[in-house]
Amino acid sequence: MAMKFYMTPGSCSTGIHILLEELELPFEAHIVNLPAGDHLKPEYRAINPKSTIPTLVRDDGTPLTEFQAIAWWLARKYPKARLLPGDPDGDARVLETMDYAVGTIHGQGFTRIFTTTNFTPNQADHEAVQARGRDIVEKGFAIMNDALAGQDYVAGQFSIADAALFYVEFWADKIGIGLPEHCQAHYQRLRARPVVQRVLREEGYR
Ligand SMILES: N[C@@H](CCC(=O)N[C@@H](CS)C(=O)NCC(=O)O)C(=O)O
Repeated sequence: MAMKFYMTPGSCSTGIHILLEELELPFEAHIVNLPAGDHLKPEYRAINPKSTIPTLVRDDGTPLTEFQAIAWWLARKYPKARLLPGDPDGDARVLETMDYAVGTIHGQGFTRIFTTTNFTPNQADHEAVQARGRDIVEKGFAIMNDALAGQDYVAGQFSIADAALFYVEFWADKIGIGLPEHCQAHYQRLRARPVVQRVLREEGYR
């Protein structure tokens, strides 16, 4: 049975989509329409009760949720692709960056910008919540910028952390948040990868 990948074009699942295609794995893509509330429907909640995407239903039928867990599992399950450095220092650096991109830049920053009503029901507070989100995102990229100085990828060669960093860089690009020098170079380096270009095309972007 092929794996089933539950995704929404242009969302954080794009990072996992890139990893699946880098690994050249067969999978069925299932589009979850977030604006239409597909993620809240009983059919999807039966697969992922958290109602989040991405979800990867593995070939044994078991679902895996959370970006970092899915990325880690893919890298460990298919080690030949070397999506993790494989030494304690390199692997720790990958986890550190992936957690910061997903947990902080996305989870604390971009969510305040994209899903402001989850933070305050009061329309009058929206601008302040979004400004706080932008501050968190900009601080996050400043930190990533220092970490990327003098290197092409987060930890030597392309890893699961680069896919996580890529999707938040992509969001910054889409909503006009300027990326600092090394993040911009990293973003363009990822965009030049044939797999990334194919994934973006498949998700409806150029
Ligand atoms: N911690 C989760 C967060 C995933 C997440 O927030 N996904 C967003 C789309 S980028 C989502 O599913 N939003 C719908 C919701 O939370 O209701 C992960 O790492 O997978």
